[in-house]
Amino acid sequence: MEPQNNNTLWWALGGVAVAAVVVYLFLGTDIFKGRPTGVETPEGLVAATGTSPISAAGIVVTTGGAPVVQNVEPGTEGAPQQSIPISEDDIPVQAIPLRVSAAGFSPSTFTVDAGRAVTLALTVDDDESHLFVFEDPSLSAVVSGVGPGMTRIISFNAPSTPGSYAFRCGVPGHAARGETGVMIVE
Ligand SMILES: [Cu+2]
Repeated sequence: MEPQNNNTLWWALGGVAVAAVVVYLFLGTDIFKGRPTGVETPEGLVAATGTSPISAAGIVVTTGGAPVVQNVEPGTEGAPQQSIPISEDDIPVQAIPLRVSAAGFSPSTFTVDAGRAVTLALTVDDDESHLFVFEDPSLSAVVSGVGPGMTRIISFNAPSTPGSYAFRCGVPGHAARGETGVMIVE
């Protein structure tokens, strides 16, 4: 190759590299992952429509801005709210994807940071309905009910006490056939 052609090649490569950096800086990484992060509201980031917001401090709050209460009846005011059914394409990047079917949860174990907001994306892989619940009474309000082929999001606050927190499917008979798992809080 002529030296002059070499120079042209390097300039072209350099141009492509600069363009890639500009796209990365101005559009962020999400464009590469092709997934949303949610919607900013005055109270914080809502991972998917209907889900409780995550404040700037990284805590899941109510639409009134108070920290969610996690040992109450699911769905009540103050409890973490689950999203409307969403497409799997709309699972936000920060969510932990969890699939459930008669075969169990996949993955059946996931790890989170103590006291920090957690966003779960629960997808049903079969033609049944499933109900994500924790065993620990301190997390009784963290419940996500998902129908056949459906995906829902729920944001909640990980316990501040590290340890293993068991979860299961709350539909009668489902835990007994293996729909169980453990959230590890570090
Ligand atoms: Cu189930």
